[in-house]
Amino acid sequence: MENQKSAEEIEEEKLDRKLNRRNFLSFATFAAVGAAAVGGWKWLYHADIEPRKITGFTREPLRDVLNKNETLFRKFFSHDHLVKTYPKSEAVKNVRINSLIGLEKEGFDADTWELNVQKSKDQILKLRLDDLKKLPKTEIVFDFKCVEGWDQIQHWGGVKFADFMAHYQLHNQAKMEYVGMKTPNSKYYIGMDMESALHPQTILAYEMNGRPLTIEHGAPLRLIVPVKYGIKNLKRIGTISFSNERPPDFWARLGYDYYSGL
Ligand SMILES: Nc1nc2c(c(=O)[nH]1)N[C@H]1C(S)=C(S)[C@@H](COP(=O)(O)O)O[C@H]1N2
Ligand SMILES: [Mo]
Repeated sequence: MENQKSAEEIEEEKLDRKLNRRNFLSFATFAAVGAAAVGGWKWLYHADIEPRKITGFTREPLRDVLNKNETLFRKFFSHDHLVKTYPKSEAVKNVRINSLIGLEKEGFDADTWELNVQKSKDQILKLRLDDLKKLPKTEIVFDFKCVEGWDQIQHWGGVKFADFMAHYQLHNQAKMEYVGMKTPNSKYYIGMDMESALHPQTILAYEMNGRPLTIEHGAPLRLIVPVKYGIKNLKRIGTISFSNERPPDFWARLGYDYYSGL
């Protein structure tokens, strides 16, 4: 009678076995998923690095995903979808200075600066800041985001890129796929899709907090494109060009996402 298990004990043992089996299965699944993840990681880690061309320097499978994401995001991009804006009182007074590539002092004179608009291979429109100031001024207060992980509510003023294109009758240029911009010394440069350039919140900015831009923030003229990360917001624009191919882009060449949309 002593060694006889009670019905209750038998039930308990059954349950124990069931639980052990379940634990084993979930452990096995966990291990398999883990192995797959490690395998996937190793595969990615050993995948070829793309050559440094327009984009560069990242694992090719990763770049494929970034490029496919771009195609998808561009399909759903809408000029009716606006970035959130804030009252001016919420804008920071001390605007962060992040990086200064292409803003070297040598060879740059703000007084003789001109904006070069490359209309075609052999047609350049040259503009002064006063020309742009004659166009309607647009101001925006929004949350500026840098890929390095910081953001700030900032207040910028200037001319809408779309207004600038319309005023100078750059209709054919606006039909092209991409806009390229670079600093006068060509050391920093960006490319972006035309939809983002023509977005109603994209501006060629000449003011910050209601005052002319400082040198560090891109005087005399910089790009403010709220639908993109900070990297695309080129400071000190020297040249604007148009193309159906992706223009060179400083950070895309070094491994970053070409699209860099938000
Ligand atoms: N010419 C130029 N423009 C530039 C950069 C740069 O190094 N050189 N850095 C970009 C990056 S990464 C960011 S986050 C913003 C920062 O702008 P800010 O210095 O005015 O904050 O400018 C962008 N535009
Ligand atoms: Mo940035």
